[in-house]
Amino acid sequence: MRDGLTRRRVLGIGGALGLLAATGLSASAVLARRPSTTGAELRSAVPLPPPFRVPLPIPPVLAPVGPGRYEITQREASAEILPGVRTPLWTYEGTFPGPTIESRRGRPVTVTHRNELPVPTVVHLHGGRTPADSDGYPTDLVLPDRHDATGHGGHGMHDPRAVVSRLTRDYAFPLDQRPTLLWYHDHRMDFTAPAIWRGLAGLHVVRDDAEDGLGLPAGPRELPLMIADRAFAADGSLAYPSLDPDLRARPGVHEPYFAGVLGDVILVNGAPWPVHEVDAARYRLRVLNASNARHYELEAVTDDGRTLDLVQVGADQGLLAAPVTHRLLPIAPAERYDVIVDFAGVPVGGLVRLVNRLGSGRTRDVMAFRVARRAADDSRIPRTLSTDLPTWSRADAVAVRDFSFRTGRMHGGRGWLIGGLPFDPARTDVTTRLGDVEVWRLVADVHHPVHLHLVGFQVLTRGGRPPSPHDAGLKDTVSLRPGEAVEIITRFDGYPGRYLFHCHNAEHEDMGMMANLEII
Ligand SMILES: [Cu+2]
Repeated sequence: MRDGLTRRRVLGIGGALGLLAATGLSASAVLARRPSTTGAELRSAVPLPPPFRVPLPIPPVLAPVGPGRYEITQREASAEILPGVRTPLWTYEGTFPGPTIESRRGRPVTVTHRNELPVPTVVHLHGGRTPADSDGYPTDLVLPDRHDATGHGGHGMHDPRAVVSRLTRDYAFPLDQRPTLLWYHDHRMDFTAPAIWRGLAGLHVVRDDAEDGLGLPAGPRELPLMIADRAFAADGSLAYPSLDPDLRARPGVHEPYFAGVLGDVILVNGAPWPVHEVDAARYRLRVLNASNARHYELEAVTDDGRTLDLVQVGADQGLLAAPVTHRLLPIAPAERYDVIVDFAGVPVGGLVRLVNRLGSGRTRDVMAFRVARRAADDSRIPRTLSTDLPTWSRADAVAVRDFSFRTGRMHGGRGWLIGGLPFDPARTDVTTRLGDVEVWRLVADVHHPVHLHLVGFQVLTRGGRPPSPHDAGLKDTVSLRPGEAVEIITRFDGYPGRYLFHCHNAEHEDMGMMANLEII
C-alpha cells in the first residue's frame, strides 16, 4: 500500500460482492446493464454510400529523411472519405490514417513532429517501449507557432513537470521491444478524443528477422486494417459533440455521449466499408481498433454463410507462443490482433464480409474481401511462433494493487474515475520500482479498455476464471466488460520516469480516467 489508490481495495474479486464493492452499483444494476457497447451513436447528416464499393486504401509508408530520422507535419487537410463529400481533417502529413512508419527492432528512430494545427498537440506511440520524455505525456505540449500559451485545460490544472515546446519536438523511440503493430496518435490533456476523431492517428510497425523468417503471409498479403467509426455533419465535416468546438478550454462531450462517442460509418484505413481484392490464399491482417469507444466482435463470413477461421498469431505486444483459432474476435478500442485468414476455400468471385456482431444496421458491416483469382501460396503458420514471452507468476509479484474504473463526481460534475479519483498530473498515483513484478486487479462498471504505457502485461484471470482465448499473449490494453474484473501481471522494466495508465475509451480518458505511474 504505497499510495492513495491502493487503499481502495477490492475484496473477493470475481465474486459479486467484490464487484459491487468496487463499482458501487447495486446488484440489479449490474445484472440489468450488460450492454454490448458503451456510448451513444451519432447519426450522419449526409447520404451514406453502399458498402463494399470503395477500395481499401493502404496508408503510405513514410520515407526517412536520414538514417532513422523521420519528419511529420501535423496540419489541416481535407479528404474525400465519402464519395463526393469533402471532409476537413487534422492530419499527420496530410492523410488519414497518417503515414505508416516501418521499423526494425532495436534500431532507434527519431520522429520530428511539427505542429501546424490551431491547437497544441502531443504525440504518443501506443505500445512503444519509450523513455518518458518521448512518451507523449498529456501536458508535454507542442504549441503551434502563434499559440498564446494560455487557455489550455478545462480544469486549470498546473503541471510543474510539463515540458512544453514550440512548433516542433523530436520524439526518440529506441524500439527495443518485441516486433508488433504500434500506433501513434494525439494524447493532449483533455482533448485526445476529438483530436483522434479528426484524424490524428497512424500506424508504426516494428519487425525483426525472427518474425520475418516464420513464413507468415507477407508483402501484398499482409494488410494493416485500422478500424474506426465516424459520423459526418451536413457540411461534410466530421461530427463530434464537443462541449468546446475549438478544443481549447472546456473538455468533454454533450449528453447523451458522455459514455462514449460512436459513429454510424465504419472506416477501415480511412475508407467507408471498403472492399479489397484478394488471391484465394492466406492473408495476414494486422487489425487495430482505432475507434474512440466502439467495440467490435469480428467475424469473416462467406456468401454462403460459412464463417472462416481467424487464426490469431499475435496480440498487442507481438507474437503469441502458438496460434489461437477464433471464429469470433472481440476487439476493444486500442487493441490490436494479428490474424491469418485463408481465402483458399472461397470460390473465385466470392465475397467474404468482415462483420461486427455487436453492430446493427449499417454498423454491422466492417469491410469485405473479393476473392479475385486462384494463386499459389507458400506461406505457413508455424505451430511455434515465439519462445521469448515472459513467464511471470503470481509468486514473483511484490505488490498487488486494486483499481476500480467507474463513473463518479468530478470537478462539480460527472466524470470517469480510477480508484475514485479523476486524473491530476500533479498527483502520483502509483510508485513502483524498475524491475518489479506486480499484479493489478482491475474492475469496471461499464466497458473500459485499460491501457498501460511502457509495459506489456499478461492477463491472469477474467471474471475470476482463466483468461479468455482472446486474452492470449502479451498485451498493452485489456478490455473490461460491464461489471467485469480482470487480473493482469507485468514487470515494470524499460525506463524510469512518469508514465500513464488509463482507459482507452477516448471520451473517458478526456473526462478524468487516467492515472500516473512513477517508475523509480
Ligand atoms: Cu473507460
